[in-house]
Amino acid sequence: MANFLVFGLVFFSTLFTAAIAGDSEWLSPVYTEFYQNPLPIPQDKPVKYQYTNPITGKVIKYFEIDIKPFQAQVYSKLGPVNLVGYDGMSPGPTIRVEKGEETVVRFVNRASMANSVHLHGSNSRAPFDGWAEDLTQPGQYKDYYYPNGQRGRTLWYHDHAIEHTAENAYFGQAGLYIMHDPDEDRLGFPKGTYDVPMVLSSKQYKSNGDLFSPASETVSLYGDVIHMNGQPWPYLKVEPRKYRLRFLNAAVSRAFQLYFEKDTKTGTKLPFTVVASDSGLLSTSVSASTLEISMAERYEVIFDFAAYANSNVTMRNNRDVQADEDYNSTDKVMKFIVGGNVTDPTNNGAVPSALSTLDTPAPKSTVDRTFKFERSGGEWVINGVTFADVKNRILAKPPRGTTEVWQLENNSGGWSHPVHIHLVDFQIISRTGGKRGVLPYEAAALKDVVLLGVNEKVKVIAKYAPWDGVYMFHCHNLIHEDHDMMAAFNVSALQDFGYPETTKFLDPMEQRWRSKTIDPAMFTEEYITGTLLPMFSGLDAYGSEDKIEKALDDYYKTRTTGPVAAASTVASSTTARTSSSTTLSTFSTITSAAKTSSSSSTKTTSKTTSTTTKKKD
Ligand SMILES: *[C@@H]1O[C@H](CO)[C@@H](O)[C@H](O)[C@H]1NC(C)=O
Ligand SMILES: *[C@@H]1O[C@H](CO)[C@@H](O)[C@H](O)[C@H]1NC(C)=O
Ligand SMILES: *[C@@H]1O[C@H](CO)[C@@H](O)[C@H](O)[C@H]1NC(C)=O
Ligand SMILES: *[C@@H]1O[C@H](CO)[C@@H](O)[C@H](O)[C@H]1NC(C)=O
Ligand SMILES: CC(=O)N[C@H]1CO[C@H](CO)[C@@H](O)[C@@H]1O
Ligand SMILES: [Cu+2]
Repeated sequence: MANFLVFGLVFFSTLFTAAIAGDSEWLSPVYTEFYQNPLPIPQDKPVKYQYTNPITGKVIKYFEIDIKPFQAQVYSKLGPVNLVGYDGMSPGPTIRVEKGEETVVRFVNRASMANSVHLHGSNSRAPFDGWAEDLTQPGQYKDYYYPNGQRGRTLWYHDHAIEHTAENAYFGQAGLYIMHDPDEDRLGFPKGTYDVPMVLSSKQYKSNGDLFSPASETVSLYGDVIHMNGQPWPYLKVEPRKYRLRFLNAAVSRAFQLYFEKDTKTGTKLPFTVVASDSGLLSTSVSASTLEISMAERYEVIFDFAAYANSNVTMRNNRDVQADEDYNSTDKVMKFIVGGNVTDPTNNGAVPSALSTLDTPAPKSTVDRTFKFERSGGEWVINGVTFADVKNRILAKPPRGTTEVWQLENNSGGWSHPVHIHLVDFQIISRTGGKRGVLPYEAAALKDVVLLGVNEKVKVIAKYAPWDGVYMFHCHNLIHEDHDMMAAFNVSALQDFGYPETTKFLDPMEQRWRSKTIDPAMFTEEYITGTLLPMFSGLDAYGSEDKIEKALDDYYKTRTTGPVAAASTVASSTTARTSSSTTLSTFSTITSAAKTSSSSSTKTTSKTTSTTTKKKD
């Protein structure tokens, strides 16, 4: 009888993918090597070439990354895992840059599926932002030009290719990009080996030890094997002192609620201090004992192991996080083996409570736009629109430099959606309807992803600046994103706001910046430092972010009301859709370019066509 019940439950949970707390099952082969493998630290990517603009003195660093297949061993007694990663590793190599130094990163596709690369956390110009249809086919490369002009922060580069972002990211295309800001040095945070990248993911394996693919998933891929930096359940030897732990949740569908406990005193959650998030330093440090981190979010924590010398600390994950599925060991993450000696006692001081001044937008009480994230007709949609719905997918047109409040709403108790808005850093104003409000470390941060939990409504405020152009916003559950919970906004250009720009970057599909066929002549030092980098340097693409911001502020100071396009402050989904149809003609340029470029992909083409018939109203 008892057995029958257990069987029934398991059967039920498999069939209906209901989240059952404490689920004992494995989807993957049973993993037995807990805490037996060291935490891998992704190696730093060396700069290949560098160029200094002779007039402005501005530096551009050039990196080159190959996207290529590789193998790894996850289950020591089963076959290898076939992966595809940046430079053949996962996470990819860590790119380290100084604030104020621009970069060009050339991504070369030596794999078998098309890619697009998004540098998450960067306000890149639209053609370099990883627009989903801006594909690089196998045998092609694309040069991504990045500003690095924002505050220091932990960014990450990852795939964003239309309809198969989940596959590409899951099979390995994700890496860290750490921008150092000299302003942070005054805080004396742990450095070097005491500053540890922590890239979370959750995957599922087949009986032969290879990865189970998310390709045919349409709901979620929660995964039952928890990885840190690509290694399931690793250990890290630490010294009894402070560490800076830089968390990124790179999982496809799993949100985490992390906590730490001493192996000899389970049940007691150890304290730590949250100091940074998506846009870098928090305003004030926040003490916590649980860290909620959803997909694509970054949080940096100062963890002091001093009190745990010669003992072990395990990082755990709560069960019942949002509506995510639990499996046998999804409540475990990794182990810290704390030694008895400190080799370097520097940068181990108290964490100040005041950390930084956030560039928070001026408060506003109105809601400018409302977006409903829901499931409809077997697809994931935003205000009824999918990304494939090309005619309607521009859901907002904030005039450049305006501040808007967006209200994000769920439509179900069954799913959560981490919502990522490209280009901007936003402030979370409120969260209502669910179990929690704005978390203390969210309240002290500017973010680019916010978890819209089950039953929640979240309001975010951002200034749509400094650039104009077309950018995406979407759910960062990559299965939802691919199917097809993604839309766009067009930060509209101002005719003249007092800052002359020599080049326009409005269209993410502009032919000039598209991928090119690999040609050895374009890979020589002479070409790159003599032609390519001087060309980028001469664009003034990221010339004077501060001056642009100031010119935009001054522009609006001299106007009592906003420009015409901003006149209606409340745009319901209908208004947004109606207004977007007025830009139809300009739009078709992007559409046709997208279609041409993806003509080799029947999947994309058929989907684009099918949505025209599916279009509502
Ligand atoms: C997890 O799986 C192992 C191996 O099958 C089993 O012994 C253990 O009881 C399971 N743990 C939980 C929490 O169900
Ligand atoms: C800590 O964990 C390691 C590896 O699992 C083990 O060898 C060691 O005995 C543990 N130390 C303590 C103090 O429990
Ligand atoms: C720690 O330091 C003590 C005293 O200097 C030394 O005897 C011991 O070997 C060190 N232990 C380790 C693990 O380095
Ligand atoms: C975006 O807005 C600009 C004006 O700022 C316009 O020229 C362009 O065509 C728009 N793009 C799309 C795709 O609507
Ligand atoms: C704004 C919104 O759509 N809220 C919904 C969130 O989910 C709950 C439970 O399904 C609904 O009742 C709300 O209407
Ligand atoms: Cu979602």
